[in-house]
Amino acid sequence: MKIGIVCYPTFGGSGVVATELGKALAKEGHQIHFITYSQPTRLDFFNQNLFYHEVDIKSYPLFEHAPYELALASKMVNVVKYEGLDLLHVHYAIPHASAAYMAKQILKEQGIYIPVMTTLHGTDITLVGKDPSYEPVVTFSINQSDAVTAVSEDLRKSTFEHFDIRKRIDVIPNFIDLERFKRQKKEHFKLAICPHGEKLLVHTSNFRKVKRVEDVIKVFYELRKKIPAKLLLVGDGPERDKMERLCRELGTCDDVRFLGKLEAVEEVLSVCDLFVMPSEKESFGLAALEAMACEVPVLSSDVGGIPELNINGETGFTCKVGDVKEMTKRALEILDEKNLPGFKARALARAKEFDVSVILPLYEALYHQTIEESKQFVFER
Ligand code: GMT
Repeated sequence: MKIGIVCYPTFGGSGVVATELGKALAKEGHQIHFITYSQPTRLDFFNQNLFYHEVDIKSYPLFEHAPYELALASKMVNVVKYEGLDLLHVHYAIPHASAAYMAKQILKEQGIYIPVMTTLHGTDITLVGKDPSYEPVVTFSINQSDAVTAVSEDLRKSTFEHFDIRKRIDVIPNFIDLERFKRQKKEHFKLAICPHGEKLLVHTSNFRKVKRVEDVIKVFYELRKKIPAKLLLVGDGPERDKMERLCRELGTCDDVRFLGKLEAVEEVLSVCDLFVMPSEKESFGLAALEAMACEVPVLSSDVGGIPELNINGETGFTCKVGDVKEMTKRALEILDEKNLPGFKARALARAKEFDVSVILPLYEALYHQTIEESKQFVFER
């Protein structure tokens, strides 16, 4: 199949899923065309089936904001037409689904029917999408998609709750490449950070408010009163400065390291004992899956799709949002040497259920079905 993939190319779950999906499909022999405003961060290898089309956003003094959606729709039209795509797969509804709708209408005028699949990732529904400033367009463009997927059962439910959706939504969860994400031997690194055998906690995110990084630091502060421990914070974003200030206030700076954005996050995860994800909203929790694949148990909140991944009491614990006391208690329980090996083994076993080899065929099947169904609309090409 020839598939066009539209996504946010920067660090962030939806872009990572879209890029990894494209790479995996290319390895299977499908021709994949990425359409984005810059080279996707994870599009870092060569394959003869992978193509990249940059959206050219022209500015003009009159525009306070350059009309990205129009430039994207125009690029989609050209790529579909000149590369002969079979399907457009857009990740994150805003503004990709509505840009795809526009491209589809333009192509229809030219006698080309291009089916569109929209994958909902989370904040495009639970945070930004349901805001009145976007809701009508999001509802419309989801309903106009030929196929719609959500990354968890919870996100599927929220979409029906918040929007007037008349389409079927299939759940296709996030996935992981276990060849890349696996525990590596990095003892020297562990020894450098934890020279006295301290337990090592880790959090990775884009440091947005919704991630509640302050709870990670507070849990760590409480936990450190009971056991020797260190904390690694991976990623960067709007909350970073505030979090550094919080560490200074709590006097934890010596035991907390801010590592910034890292490419090889699996190397860091390989030496960690506990992953902390106290998010206020989280449609799936790809970062937690990455940790589990590296045999790291997860202490998380119980919101959104997280409980579909992190099984309470087995692969870690799920606690109420903001309940630092309970989280600290559960962290101590996981880190207890009697319990830790079991949690690690079960985290890995659970991650294996989301291996790319398990999830990729679900996307392929839905592509086939959507392309087949759209043939009734085909005029001439
Ligand atoms: O986590 C983020 O804020 C980034 C966001 C994105 O769209 O880039 O991630 C969302 O999509 C990921 C991939 O499907 C999910 O694993 C994350 O749970 C989801 N984030 C939220 O719902 C907050």
